[in-house]
Amino acid sequence: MPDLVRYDITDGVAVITIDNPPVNALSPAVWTAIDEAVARAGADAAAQAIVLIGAGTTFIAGADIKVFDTLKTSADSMSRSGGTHALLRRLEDSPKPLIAAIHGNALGGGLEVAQACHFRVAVKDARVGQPEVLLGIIPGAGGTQRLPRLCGAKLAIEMCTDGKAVAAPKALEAGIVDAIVPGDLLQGAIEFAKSKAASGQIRKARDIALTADQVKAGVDACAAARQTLTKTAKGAKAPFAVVDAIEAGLASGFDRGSVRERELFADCVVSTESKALRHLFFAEREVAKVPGISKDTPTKEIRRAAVIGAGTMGGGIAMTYANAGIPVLLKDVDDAALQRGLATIRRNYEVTMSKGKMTAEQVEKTMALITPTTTYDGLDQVDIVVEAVFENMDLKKATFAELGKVARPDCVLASNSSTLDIDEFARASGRPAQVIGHHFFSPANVMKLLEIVRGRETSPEVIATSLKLAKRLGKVGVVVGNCFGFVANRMLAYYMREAYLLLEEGASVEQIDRVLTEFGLPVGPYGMQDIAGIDVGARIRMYLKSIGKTRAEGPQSAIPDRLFEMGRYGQKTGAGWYKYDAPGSRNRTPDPLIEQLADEEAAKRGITRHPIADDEIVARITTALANEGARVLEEGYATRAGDIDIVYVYGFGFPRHSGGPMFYADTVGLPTILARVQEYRARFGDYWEVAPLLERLVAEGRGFYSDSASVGAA
Ligand code: T1G
Repeated sequence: MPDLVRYDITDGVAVITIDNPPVNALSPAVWTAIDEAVARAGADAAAQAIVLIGAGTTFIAGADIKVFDTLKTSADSMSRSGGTHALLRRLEDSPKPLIAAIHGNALGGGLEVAQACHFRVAVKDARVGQPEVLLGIIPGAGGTQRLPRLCGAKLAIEMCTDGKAVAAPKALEAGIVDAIVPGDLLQGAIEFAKSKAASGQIRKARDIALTADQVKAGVDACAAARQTLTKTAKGAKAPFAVVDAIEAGLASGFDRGSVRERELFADCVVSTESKALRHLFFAEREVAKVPGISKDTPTKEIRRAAVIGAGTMGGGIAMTYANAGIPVLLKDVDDAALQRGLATIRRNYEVTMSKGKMTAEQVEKTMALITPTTTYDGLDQVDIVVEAVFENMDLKKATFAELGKVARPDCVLASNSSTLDIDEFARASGRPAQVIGHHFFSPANVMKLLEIVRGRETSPEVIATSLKLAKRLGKVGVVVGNCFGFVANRMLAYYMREAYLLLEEGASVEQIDRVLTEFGLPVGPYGMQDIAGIDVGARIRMYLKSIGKTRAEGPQSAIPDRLFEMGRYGQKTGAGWYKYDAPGSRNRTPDPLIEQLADEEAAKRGITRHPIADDEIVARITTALANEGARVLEEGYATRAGDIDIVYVYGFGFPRHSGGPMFYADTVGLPTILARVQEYRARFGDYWEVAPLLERLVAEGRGFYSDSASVGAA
């Protein structure tokens, strides 16, 4: 077992190197080893000062997140954190100058260890942060007490509530870091340490006294932060807890503030919110591990790209490539269509510029990477083509047949289809190994998810290339199987079926959207359809009808097709499920016409519309998602339940603090989910069919993730 912490004397300085790859996470053994090494240095006559440094690419990226699952109760956490706080005091009480030498990341517990050191030096591209709220917890090792004393309450609150890392130069300016080391970090840190030893300087963050004005300003900043969080926290609790901990320290001093921090941390770490966010942290890393694809699978370098179709999706995809610095050809059938597409792209960049996120020069530079064309010339020079034409099988097959002729043999041929059979495109292209689905989510230049659909003959190289490319495009790539609607839209069909039926049974469009946005979704099903376009869904339904299929078993509401026939496509036509001030406007008002349509369709199905409880809406929708998710899993179209959660969190904004539809189902408890499916089957019809996997897991007393039937269960 390699040493987790190494101890050396260099030039009269004790150098303590933390070596716990890949990110030097603070497992209990690492904590103990640091404690022992600093104590050893304190007693070592050969050491006049101490430097703490990380091996590999980074300082310490925080506590080992996996350890938190061992904390079953707040009491467990309180007893554990007492030891941690005492350990950090011992570091701070080192009789010799203790310097943290930071490269890569000093995050969470890593930055808290550094704050307990007397001084911090860093290389200029290092980053420091307290990202704990992103895991549904708060800094639990003194960060809510020491950081405000080092950089002031305002920045400390900002760092601890948004969880974003700060670059070293800004940290220097703010007083978190004491020096930027220009050359070799270790050498620079040793020199710095010796200078502190020579001057006998020791500085304990916990002893930094705050003036009455600083305390007042800090308490005011806490009040202001709470106000902001009521709008931005979207139901998350940890950001509020971190403000409480900081305020406690400001108002009652370091020691009592530390106790308050430990109490708040203890409540957070056992919360479902934190379990959900920790689950997503690891799930997001697991998605990259795809059966049959290893780190050694060769990948193709993507230097140039092409997008076929300059519509809403095609334009967004071209922007995504240009934003990543990849030159992209944008093809459409004629110049008019191209100019419309380019105008939308330019408008989008101008909005970004107006928010101060891009300069005019950057806009021009990025736009210059997008080359419009109406021919296939030049497509033999690109490494990937993304087809984003209308969601019509014949049109897509014709496009792939053409690509099979003009593109280079090693070119990746990707389709942005959101539902259609990738293997049909592959056959049409004549080179199935190169064909893959790259399903972007609208707006493609914003949404982080890339659903990567492997066809029957897609090569491992093309899949590995797609995963690597997804990261480069700033996307989270999830590899799924090629069934109708893949994972995202296949499950969405059940979500929408229930949304339509709940409307016909008596709920209103506004109620359903309100309940689901209160649940944490960014927009409800009806608002989402009005943004995406009712016509898009209608055309897919028409295609399905032509091949004798429906998207989800059970009664199909006629209302969306009636809206389509009326030309009500949503925001773009000024009316859809809601009325809008004008075509393209986002200002919506309820439209009594929808209630009238619901009354008519309900009457046709012999239903008496009645009030529907908010809970019923959440239960029906989330149960439909979980049940269909179980089917997707057992049929092998998703590798893990976690992949489904990542698809929904990044594709549809499913609330992170719920962990995604599968994790949420575990939180509710699979026995309850099963009972609901059985109840709905009895109430509504046989189209509610229990997924065999769901039945089996309940019978075995397991969840989708846990060996116990519900995440909440101890
Ligand atoms: N604990 C356990 N495993 C971790 C980890 C951690 N803190 N950080 C990373 N890993 C694993 C990760 O799962 C992956 O594993 C591998 O390391 C590489 O990570 C007391 C309570 C540092 C920016 O929130 O943000 O401290 O998949 O793929 O893209 O108050 O990792 O290879 O098996 O992400 O280069 C606070 C979490 C903890 C930072 C590097 N710290 N980490 O990104 O690599 S709570 C964090 C990151 C805490 C204290 C509190 C990123 C990174 P595998 P990776 P990367």
